[in-house]
Amino acid sequence: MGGLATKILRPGMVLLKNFISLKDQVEIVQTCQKLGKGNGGFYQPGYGDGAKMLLKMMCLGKNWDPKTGSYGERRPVDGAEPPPIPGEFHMLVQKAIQDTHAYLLEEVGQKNVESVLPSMTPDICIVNFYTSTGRLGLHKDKDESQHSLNRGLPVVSISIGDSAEFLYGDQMDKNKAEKVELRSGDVLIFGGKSRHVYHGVNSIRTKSAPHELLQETGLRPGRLNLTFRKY
Ligand code: AKG
Repeated sequence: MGGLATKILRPGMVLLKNFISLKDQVEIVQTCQKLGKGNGGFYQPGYGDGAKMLLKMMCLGKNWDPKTGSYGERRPVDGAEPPPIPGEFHMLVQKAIQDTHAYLLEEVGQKNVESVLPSMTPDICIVNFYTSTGRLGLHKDKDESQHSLNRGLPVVSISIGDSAEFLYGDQMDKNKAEKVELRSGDVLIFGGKSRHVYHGVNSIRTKSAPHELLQETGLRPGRLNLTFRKY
């Protein structure tokens, strides 16, 4: 399992290991299962060239359309309006950023934490579900507003279920990318100087999810990832 730990991967990119308790992970899965079955729930999106993404997706708060790379209030595929972001999710994101600020201030001696990692109140959460063969190629998150991107407002990413081999780097080249394992309960934040980092999911480690999580939720084999952003 491993304990709580904070790792700075690069300026503005911080990994909070084991940040989310098992109880909260169970609640997040149950909330996503419920929302995922309703209007605006999980679907398999495609890119503009017609290729299907190797994951299932649902958006909360706003819609992000992978076909056009644009944000909207409804999703073009079926006109559904995304469900709102639940209050508990907002609280988790806020705590992750606050705890990171406290770490930067107290452990790193960084006086101006807002310049390293600006605060962010999300208005969209993209929920991805990867099965064991799921992947996501290296890309930058660049479809948010110029205001959000220019200010380096962070992306906050929560991992639940099976672990992922996550890649990140300055180029869109897998061979030059750094690797980090994201486990169930980890939170990754990238903002400030790292807001434009290339990142992606290389593979999913099968059977690596916590047993209790699977028992309590009946989560299918795979990985749930929630990324919060401000459009
Ligand atoms: C994205 O939503 O842009 C991601 O890169 C998701 C990354 C992940 O699943 O950890």
